Amino acid sequence: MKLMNDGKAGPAVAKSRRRFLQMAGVAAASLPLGMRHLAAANIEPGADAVLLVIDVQNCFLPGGTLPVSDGDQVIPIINELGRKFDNVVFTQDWHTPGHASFASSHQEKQPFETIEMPYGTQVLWPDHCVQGSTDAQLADGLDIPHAQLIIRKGYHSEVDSYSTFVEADGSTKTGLTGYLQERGLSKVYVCGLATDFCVSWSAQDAAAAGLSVSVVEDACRGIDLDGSVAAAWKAMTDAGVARIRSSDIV
Ligand code: VGL
Ligand code: ZN
Repeated sequence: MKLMNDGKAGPAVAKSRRRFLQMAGVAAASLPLGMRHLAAANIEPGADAVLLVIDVQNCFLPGGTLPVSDGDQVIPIINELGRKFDNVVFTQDWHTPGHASFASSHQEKQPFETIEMPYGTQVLWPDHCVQGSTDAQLADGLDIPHAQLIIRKGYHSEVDSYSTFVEADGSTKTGLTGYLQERGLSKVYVCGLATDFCVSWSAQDAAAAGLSVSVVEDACRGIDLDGSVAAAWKAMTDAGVARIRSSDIV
């Protein structure tokens, strides 16, 4: 096989290799990680599929209060993905002022330290995504006018909610499971910010709710505290979540 100078297969080569792999019945997920880009899965989102766009808000973009490195780079990829789905749901981190997940709400605590809460260990964050603020608004660059729902989370002042299904107490529901069920949306494609927190927790909860779940890795970016991105991918994969790329969706 001819390789281009950077060692990656050129588009035509990649395409024929993809066809070969399809004919050979090789699923992208069965390939070693470094080779997955060679085999696209050709997923066509149908009426039962929903693109779940997690927390693409000013606070998580460069210049925001809790910026995720390169967080803005997911926006064009997500816009492109959005055009391939009839059903799109946005989520919005939506904290009360003085929220319990903010370091500033606890004496002598700094952002990124942890604290024990009644529901378990909580990472403490800079003040972010306060209800009604510009910081909490969805990113201006998002261009998916046919999106149908914005689900807000983290609005109970004493409980955080990385997951867009169940709050961190493990029991309080946001209502999203019921919404998806009533609309017959059983295939969830997750993207957005941050891979290791809200994306990961949401994907795992969606899998626990019996939904088919894929995370679009190049449409996500992580915060990465002490290897938390790698740990999140392991937890998601162990929960049965598929790891795909935007090029897998046609
Ligand atoms: C998130 C930390 C705190 C996220 C939200 O969207 O991943 N992370 N609040
Ligand atoms: Zn938050």
